Amino acid sequence: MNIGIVCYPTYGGSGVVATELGKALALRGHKVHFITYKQPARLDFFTENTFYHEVYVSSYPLFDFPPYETALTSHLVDVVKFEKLDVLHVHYAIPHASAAIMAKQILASEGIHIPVITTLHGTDITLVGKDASFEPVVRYSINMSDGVTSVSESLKQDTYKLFDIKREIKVIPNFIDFTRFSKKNHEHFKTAIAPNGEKLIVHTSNFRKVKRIDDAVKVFAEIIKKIPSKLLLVGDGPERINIEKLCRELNLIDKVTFLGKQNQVEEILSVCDLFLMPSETESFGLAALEAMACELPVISSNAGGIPELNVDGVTGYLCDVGDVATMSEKAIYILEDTERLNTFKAAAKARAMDFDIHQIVPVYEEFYKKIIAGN
Ligand code: GMT
Repeated sequence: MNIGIVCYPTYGGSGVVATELGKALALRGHKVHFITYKQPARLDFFTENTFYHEVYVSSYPLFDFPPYETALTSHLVDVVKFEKLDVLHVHYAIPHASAAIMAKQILASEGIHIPVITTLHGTDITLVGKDASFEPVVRYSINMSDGVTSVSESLKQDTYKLFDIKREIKVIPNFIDFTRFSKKNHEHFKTAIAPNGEKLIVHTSNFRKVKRIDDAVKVFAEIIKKIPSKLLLVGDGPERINIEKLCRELNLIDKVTFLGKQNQVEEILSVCDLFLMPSETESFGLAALEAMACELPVISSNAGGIPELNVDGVTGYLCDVGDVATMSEKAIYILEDTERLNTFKAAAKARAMDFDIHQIVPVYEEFYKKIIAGN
């Protein structure tokens, strides 16, 4: 198939899923065209089957707000027409789904049919999309898509709850590539960070408020009362300054390391013992899946789609959002006994294997075929 993928070119979430999906499809012999404003962070190798089309937006002085959606739409029309795409797969509703629907209508006026598949990732529905300033456009774009997928059952239900959706939504969960995400031997790194055999606790995110990183820090403050350990914070974003302040206030600065944005997050996960995801909401929790693939148990909130991934009492624990006391108690319970910790680690990896890329990508492939066939 000749597939167009529209996504954010970012490090986390939807951008990663879209790019990894495209790369996997290219390896399976499809031609994959990425259409976005910057080279996707994970598009770090090229095959004869991957193509990248950069969208430029005019900076004419009249524009206080550069019209990216219009530029993207025009680019989609061009790529569909001249690369002869069979399907457009857009990740994240805003503004990708609406741009694709507009492109579809322009192409239809020229006698060209292009099926559009929209994948919902989370904040496009639960945080941003439901806002009155976006809702009618998001609703229309979802209803006009030829196929709609969501990354968890929870997100599917949220979408039906928050929008008047007439379409069937197919759940296709996120996936993990074990050739990249698996425990690697980096003992030298571990010894450098934890010279006295401290346990390593880790959190990775885009440092937005929704991640509740302050809860992760407070949980860590409880853990170190019982278990010598260190906290690694990977990623960057608007909350970082507040989290640094909190660490200073709690006197944790020599026990917490801010590693910033990292390309090889799997190397860090490989040396850690426990992952924290106390998010307010999370449609799936890809960062937790990456950690589990590297054999880390997860202490998480029970929000959104996380319970579809993290199995309470088996791969970690699910706690109410903001319940720092229970999160701390469960984290200590896992860490205080080496045999127990190893059992949780093995279970986390086993659960991650249910989301192996080799199982999930064929599901997308079949869905493309069905939608292209008009079913
Ligand atoms: O988590 C973020 O803030 C990034 C966001 C995105 O859209 O890029 O992630 C969402 O999509 C990911 C991939 O499907 C999911 O694993 C995340 O759970 C989801 N984030 C939220 O729902 C907050």
